[in-house]
Amino acid sequence: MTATRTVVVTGGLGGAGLVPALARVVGYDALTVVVNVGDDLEWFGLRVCPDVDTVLYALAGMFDVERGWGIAGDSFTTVAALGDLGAAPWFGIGDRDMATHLRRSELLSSGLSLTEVTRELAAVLGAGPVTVVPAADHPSPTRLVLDEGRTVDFQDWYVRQQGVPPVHAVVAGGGPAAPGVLAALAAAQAVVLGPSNPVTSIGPVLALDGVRSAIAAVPVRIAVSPVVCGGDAPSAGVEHHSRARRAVLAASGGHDDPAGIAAYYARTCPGLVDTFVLDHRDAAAADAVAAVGMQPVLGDLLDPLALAQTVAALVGTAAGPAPGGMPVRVPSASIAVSRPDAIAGAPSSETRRRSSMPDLPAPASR
Ligand code: FO1
Repeated sequence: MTATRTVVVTGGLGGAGLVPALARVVGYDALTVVVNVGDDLEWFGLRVCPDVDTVLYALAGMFDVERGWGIAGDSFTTVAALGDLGAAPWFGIGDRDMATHLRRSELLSSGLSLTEVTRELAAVLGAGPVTVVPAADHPSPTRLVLDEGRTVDFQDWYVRQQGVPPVHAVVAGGGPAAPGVLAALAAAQAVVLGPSNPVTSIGPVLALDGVRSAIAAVPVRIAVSPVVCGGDAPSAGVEHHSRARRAVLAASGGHDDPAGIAAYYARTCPGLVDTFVLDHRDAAAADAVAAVGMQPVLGDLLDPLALAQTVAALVGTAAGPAPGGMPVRVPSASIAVSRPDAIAGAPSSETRRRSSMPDLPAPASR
């Protein structure tokens, strides 16, 4: 088995696009994925890990790319029945998805750690041999302080309140990182942040004890822009993500465009990122990226396989950035693709544009 050399730090949807494609390009056993747990919630007594599950389902070819979460073809009988019982659930757990949360909760109750439970779920779902590690074993919820003064959990704001109430501040949960996180980073040749929300997907991982210093010691440190400004207008589902990202970036003193996100990383974790991948449609932002001390690299962020090839080339060219701060366009055709038959379910660019909200009961007011 190849030693793990690349670590991807990610949230849900961004990871669902990049991770399966990157695994296909760099090799399934050469990749460890560290997944945000700041979005986790307790749902009718069950532990739900939306970002971890999104990555597992994407790797297993089960991910619902149309909806943007959960399992393709899932039904929502139980959640509807809960509504009939007067429970008014606002988080749309599908019936098969629910089995994952039941099994996770049972295994956690038996004394296993979230890392061990995730390994077990990855094996039975068929997500391996990519190693998927939750960022923390203990609950580390991201909390949002709203302008109105209340503090709420991430999913309460993002789903129940549709990301509408203005956000004053984002507070990451913090605490110890899962042991596998620091071990994977210590062995890594390269680490890739994103393409995910830098505040609510990457930030909560960076806030865990020891993670920043472990990343700083990795030879190649890449961040991928989660936003493409130069393309078509996004669909309603993607716009939901974008609106939320704009809100939490604004609350954190950042801007939701590639230069703004590079500047956000440069300000909040100086020197941590040495290379910033942005979409070729946003090439005009490359100078601004270079101005905050990162090597800008152009890629196609709406095509997961092309993006994976760009990232893989950077991982393979560990000698350092090109001289002169000039944007680099990596020739994707030069990258070998391994196991091209073994991947399914990675969100396509079309899907990322079209991911839509489910047909759920109306959000309940508390
Ligand atoms: N997002 C929604 O906007 N509405 C939902 O009802 C919803 C349910 C859900 C269930 C399981 C799961 O794994 C994810 C789910 N998501 C839902 C997505 C999730 O809220 C966010 O996309 C991520 O937490 C952000 O990374």
